[in-house]
Amino acid sequence: MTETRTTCPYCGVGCGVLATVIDGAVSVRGDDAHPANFGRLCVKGSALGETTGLEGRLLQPSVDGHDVSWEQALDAAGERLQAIIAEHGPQAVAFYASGQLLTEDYYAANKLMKGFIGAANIDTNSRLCMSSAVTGYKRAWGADVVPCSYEDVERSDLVVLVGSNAAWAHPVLYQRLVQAKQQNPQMKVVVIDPRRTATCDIADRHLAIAPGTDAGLFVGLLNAIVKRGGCVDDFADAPAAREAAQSWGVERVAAFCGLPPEEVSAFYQDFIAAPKAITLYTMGINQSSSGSDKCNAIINVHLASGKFGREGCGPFSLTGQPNAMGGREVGGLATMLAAHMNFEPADLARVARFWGTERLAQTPGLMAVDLFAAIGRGEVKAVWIMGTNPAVSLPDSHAVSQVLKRCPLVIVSEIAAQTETSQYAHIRFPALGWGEKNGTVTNSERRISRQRAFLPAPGEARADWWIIARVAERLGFGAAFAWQHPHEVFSEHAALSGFENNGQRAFDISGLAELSREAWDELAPVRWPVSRRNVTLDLHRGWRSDGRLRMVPVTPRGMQAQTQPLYPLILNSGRIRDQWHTMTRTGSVPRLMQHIAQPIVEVSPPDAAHFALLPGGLARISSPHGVMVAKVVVTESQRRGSLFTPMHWNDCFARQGKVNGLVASVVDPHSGQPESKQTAVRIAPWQPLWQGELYSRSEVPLPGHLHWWRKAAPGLHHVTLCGDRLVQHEMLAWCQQQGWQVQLANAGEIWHLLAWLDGRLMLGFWSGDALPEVDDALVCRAFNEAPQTLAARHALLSGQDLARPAVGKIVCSCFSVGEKTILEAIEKQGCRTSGELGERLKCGTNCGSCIPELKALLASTAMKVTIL
Ligand SMILES: Nc1nc2c(c(=O)[nH]1)N[C@H]1C(S)=C(S)[C@@H](COP(=O)(O)OP(=O)(O)OC[C@H]3O[C@@H](n4cnc5c(=O)[nH]c(N)nc54)[C@H](O)[C@@H]3O)O[C@H]1N2
Ligand SMILES: Nc1nc2c(c(=O)[nH]1)N[C@H]1C(S)=C(S)[C@@H](COP(=O)(O)OP(=O)(O)OC[C@H]3O[C@@H](n4cnc5c(=O)[nH]c(N)nc54)[C@H](O)[C@@H]3O)O[C@H]1N2
Ligand code: SF4
Ligand SMILES: [Mo]
Repeated sequence: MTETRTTCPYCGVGCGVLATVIDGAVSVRGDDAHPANFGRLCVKGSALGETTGLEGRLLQPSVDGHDVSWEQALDAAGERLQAIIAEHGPQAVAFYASGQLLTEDYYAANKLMKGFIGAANIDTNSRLCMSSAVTGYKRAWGADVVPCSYEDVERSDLVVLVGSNAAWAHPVLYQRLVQAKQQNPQMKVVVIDPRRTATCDIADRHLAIAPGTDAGLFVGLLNAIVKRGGCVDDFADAPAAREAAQSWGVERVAAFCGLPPEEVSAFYQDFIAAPKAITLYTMGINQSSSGSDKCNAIINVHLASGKFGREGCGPFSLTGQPNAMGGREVGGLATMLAAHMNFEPADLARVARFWGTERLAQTPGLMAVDLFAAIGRGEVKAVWIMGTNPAVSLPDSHAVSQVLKRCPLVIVSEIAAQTETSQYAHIRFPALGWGEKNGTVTNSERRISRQRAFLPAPGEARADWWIIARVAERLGFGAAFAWQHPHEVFSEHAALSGFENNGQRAFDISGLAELSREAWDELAPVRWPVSRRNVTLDLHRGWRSDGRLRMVPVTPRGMQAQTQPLYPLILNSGRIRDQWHTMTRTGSVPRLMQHIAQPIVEVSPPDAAHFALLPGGLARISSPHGVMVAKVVVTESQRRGSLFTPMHWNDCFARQGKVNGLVASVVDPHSGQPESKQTAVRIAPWQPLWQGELYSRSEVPLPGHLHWWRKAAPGLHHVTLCGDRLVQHEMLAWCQQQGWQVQLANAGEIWHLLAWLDGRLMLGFWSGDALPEVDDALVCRAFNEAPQTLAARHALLSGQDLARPAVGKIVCSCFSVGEKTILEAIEKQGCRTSGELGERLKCGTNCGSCIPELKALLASTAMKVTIL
């Protein structure tokens, strides 16, 4: 049995994973030796083995909808790109890449686009994610340097999480923080988020800030620091930054941020008093029309208070994707050149020399939102999308789909056969996925780790860098893309980072440029810089020509989304614990669908009452751009006036479940990052005539007016349905047409229907005026092994396993422990803590990410007892 050391392909924590293949089945465990996780994995990481199957994979290249050979697909791409460049010039071509590509893939894409096609129109989904953070760092340090490490988080006195739900989005780092706090009871944790999230579980203070107002809070903090005599004038622009903050006293901040003044002062007090403080920030900060300024407002308070450049301190932007950082390092954004170089004369000349090209793009290219707008205007005529799903993840996604439909040439490199974006592709390239591809990624703390292959390449799938290099060849640039192995790509990238770099560029991994292939294969996780010249990163030194760190003056601005009588609420969007982005990798894993199985919308109790929304009922949410349907969750954790919905669902998994259909494409003027977290909407209850659960062996044709949500079931199709018109008679007729034997119980909207063929269950359908409770495990079992007795078949028709009590909504996905079981253990077996629940039921004992929910259940029962 060989274990392969590799890295998790989900979040930017970048955990080390040990993968084993036995009889084709992949099992994984955390790598004890990896400094990001020391053996831990979260639920998504633990379920990696369940995502490596080939069902739903894209395995063959295709052109205009027909499967073709690689030669044909590459020739078609080369010829069509060539024709567009010849007629309209290089600016008519664009690449849209992803923080989920490996560094080698990313380097190849950037080199081809900027260096040889000769336009800088290569942007990435990191524009929707990290670009405000990049702008913030570059403005402050002069370089895109994330100054902190995970150890700094553990060794701080005050950990501020702002716009970050790390408990769900960076679970292993969060668990490290939980443990550090247990070991150091002096440590304080502050969470700043309009919602009370699972991350607040360990918070000493939660500031439920009004959406989009964080700059006010941090500018006010700068003012408070200055008043106490902090703030060294050594920083460039410090006087202007101080002046901009001057009028932001506590009262003004409190009014601007919708917070009680006492809470604001108490937070300021905590920050100023703490010997060491670290601020972790993510999408609640970056995804804003003034996200860059918010990042600088955060950096400013660390500079002014001296809480930077030393252990346990600093402004720490957590990266989202596994290789968002690698993308920044190679220059994968349209606004950067390569290896931390910019569109400046000396850098342009240097990169052109290194690549040996005369075609290097001389000016920055189009940023994501602009790029798709330019396709819409017909200026960009060819787009190559790799490793991202923009028809789902870009704002105003219905417009993005229209644009893709009209674009003369869409090329998509994908691992999934069906995505919302790839339906518009003229040419599809099948890429290698996790476990098959081989290269490097960089995590949030600048640590480069290896992703290694432990599975054979399936079908015709090829590595992304290989596909790019072969297209480069077709375009006549073969000599510059003649690599035979990803190791050669990495070496070139590492060499460029050190090329004519005498310490002017922080990103320097020249020390890795000469690694042999064996040494690269064995490369242990390492934080950059790894310079040939033996330099270390001195965070007190800026990388701009004057060598000074800068405090950017910030004038707080609110969000651009404006509520109005027709759209009185602000819709926030983000992650849920067990899904990854557009669900192409997690949406078909039953274990990961147990926690939250359909789009939900979280509403505060007063808003629920005002808009007549019932818990568990459905609601329609709409903006001027689109509409979505979600299940209502009424919760005290939501701020009045705000709603929250997951970003994950899309047309492949639901009808009208896609939040970006509603979001306007408003962006930050400096970073180009969209304001994805704030959209003015309205909400109204929707009570369909009937709702039902449908399970079948193969897809059942459904009329277009039905609402549906696809669920994950092993080897089966499972959809939840609802509608205002009955379709049950049509479904019955359809089953009979198939020659199936039908077993039926019905009255009004209540239909329970089983269809059999030669003793095998073919289809099961349970509907009612509300969603009937159907025992998922019972039904899945019946498809595998048909119940033998008539009595058992009748029991199945009821949809409930009478012999086994229902477990309720799954809370712990690792061990499939349900809410009802947990409540029983609390109420009947006297469990009083999450630890006791873990001992009895195992829940919360693996990845720990359900512990906040266990505690909430404990608290809810405690409340019942006091009321009694
Ligand atoms: N389970 C899971 N984990 C993931 C991912 C995933 O898809 N699934 N994706 C990864 C990626 S790419 C990323 S970028 C990260 C994102 O990680 P996070 O940024 O932590 O996740 P989000 O849920 O997008 O948003 C974080 C929080 O910002 C809050 N917020 C919204 N508006 C505001 C505001 O105005 N101010 C403040 N202070 N907070 C606000 C939201 O309520 C939300 O709780 O997660 C990574 N990890
Ligand atoms: N409203 C709203 N919108 C958001 C956000 C939000 O919080 N709210 N968050 C934003 C953020 S932070 C992010 S990062 C984006 C994420 O949005 P996307 O990048 O669009 O989401 P993914 O589902 O990760 O898309 C990755 C695609 O690449 C494919 N893929 C996986 N591995 C490989 C590979 O090795 N090679 C190739 N070629 N393809 C591969 C997957 O099947 C999938 O289709 O969404 C952004 N959009
Ligand atoms: S915390 Fe992130 S990197 Fe670690 S196992 Fe979970 S998803 Fe993977
Ligand atoms: Mo992201």
